[in-house]
Amino acid sequence: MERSCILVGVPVQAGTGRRGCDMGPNAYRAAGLAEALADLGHGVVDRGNLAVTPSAVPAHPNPAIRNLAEVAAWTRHLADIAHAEAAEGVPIFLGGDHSLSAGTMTGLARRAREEGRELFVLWLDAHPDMHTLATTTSGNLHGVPMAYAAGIADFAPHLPAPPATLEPENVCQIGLRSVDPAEREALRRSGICVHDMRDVDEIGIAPLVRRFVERVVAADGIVHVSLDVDFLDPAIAPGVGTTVPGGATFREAHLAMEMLHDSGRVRSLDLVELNPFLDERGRTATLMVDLAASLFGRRVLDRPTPSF
Ligand code: EXY
Ligand code: MN
Ligand code: MN
Ligand code: MN
Repeated sequence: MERSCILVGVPVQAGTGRRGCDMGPNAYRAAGLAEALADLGHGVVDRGNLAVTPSAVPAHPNPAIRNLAEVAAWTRHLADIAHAEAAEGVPIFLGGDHSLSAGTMTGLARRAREEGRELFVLWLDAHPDMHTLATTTSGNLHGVPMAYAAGIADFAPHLPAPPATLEPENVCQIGLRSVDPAEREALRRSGICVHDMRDVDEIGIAPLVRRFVERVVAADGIVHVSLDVDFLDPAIAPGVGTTVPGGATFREAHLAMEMLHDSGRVRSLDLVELNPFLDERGRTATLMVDLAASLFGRRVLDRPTPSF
């Protein structure tokens, strides 16, 4: 029985310094995400939008940190939701800013551990999001989810203790072009496989994705894809608050999605950082929906056969 796609709206913007990401989940719905997946033969269940009630958490001495209690509440809740939804479905988390991935990735890691499977993460982003609460200078907690989920630092007692963490060796980041000094050092120590846009230019997206998929297959692993809008070049994806010039092209992004689909290993997806307030007539939301459709089997020449 093929797994259904489970849409989970995560209207969080507490991890960014600007408003707008909270409108992301409904923008994906307006852009036809559910219909695009159903047209490919997948079952689709929409859980609606989640909500949390922040409770007080111990303050961190870094005065820059913003909205810690709300991000802590989302992290705790999303770890439970991701763990539950991944039991029988393919959860697709509709952000909302990238801080949501602290919860989704740790909940998915717990589920994978319980099933005896190795979880791999393909992180498509201009940024590594590898800050700790001590190193962030902006205080925007969408810059920390990978450091949290990979367990490279202790975030307790300010964020909840993760139920499980990723193996850094099982994480591959592609698209980097804005890395802070503290993140560069953290990445070097972590063992995470990182590819900046120069690697994409020189080696090409296909060999990079193929190498990642080969590692997943060798370990009989499963894949979580975390797709940040700012992975894409701002010229084709303006609807995001952290644009960085020199991003992935339309075809580089689609090819990565198509190759991941063909692997048959993808079990979950984050779509993050869409800010409809900054978009242009929904074209960024539409592009992200089209990329999700490529990830779930859309082909121009042959009908996809669901492979998970
Ligand atoms: N590294 C910068 C910071 O920590 O503020 C920029 C972070 C942008 C994070 C977006 C989600 O990718
Ligand atoms: Mn990000
Ligand atoms: Mn980013
Ligand atoms: Mn398929």
